[in-house]
Amino acid sequence: MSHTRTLRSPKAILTGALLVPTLILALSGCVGAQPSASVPTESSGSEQPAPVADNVVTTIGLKFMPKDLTVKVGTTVTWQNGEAIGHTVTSGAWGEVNEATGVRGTQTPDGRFDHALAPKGQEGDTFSFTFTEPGVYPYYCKPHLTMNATVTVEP
Ligand SMILES: [Cu+2]
Repeated sequence: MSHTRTLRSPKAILTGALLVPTLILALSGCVGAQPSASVPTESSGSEQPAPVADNVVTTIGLKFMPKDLTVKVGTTVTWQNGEAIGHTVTSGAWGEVNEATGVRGTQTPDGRFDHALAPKGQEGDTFSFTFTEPGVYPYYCKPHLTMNATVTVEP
């Protein structure tokens, strides 16, 4: 009977020897399922302009945005300061703008409005004006010669 024992014994060892690698494979497979190389995401990086509400002009980067705003007659336009420096919203013609630099050569205030916009977040960082007559209304920022814009009022 010892003959059969010697036959069974290696079989049992073999079964045990097969079970261990299977467990290791199962465990390593589990580890391998963990996120390894991260896939590059495109959710960040693209810089988009902040959404602009209707009839709102924002001063940002020494510019009025949008530069040319068209509204219907009777519309109240609001300017808001988008940065930490002061600006003005000054009604009047501007001209002789250098195409390369955007710097104006002339400015002629007409007295329709002339508001000092406080830096963003401070009291007075917005200004509103209601346009009651159709026309093209140029305006500018007094200290910054690149800030030249218009409001077009349609009937
Ligand atoms: Cu300015």
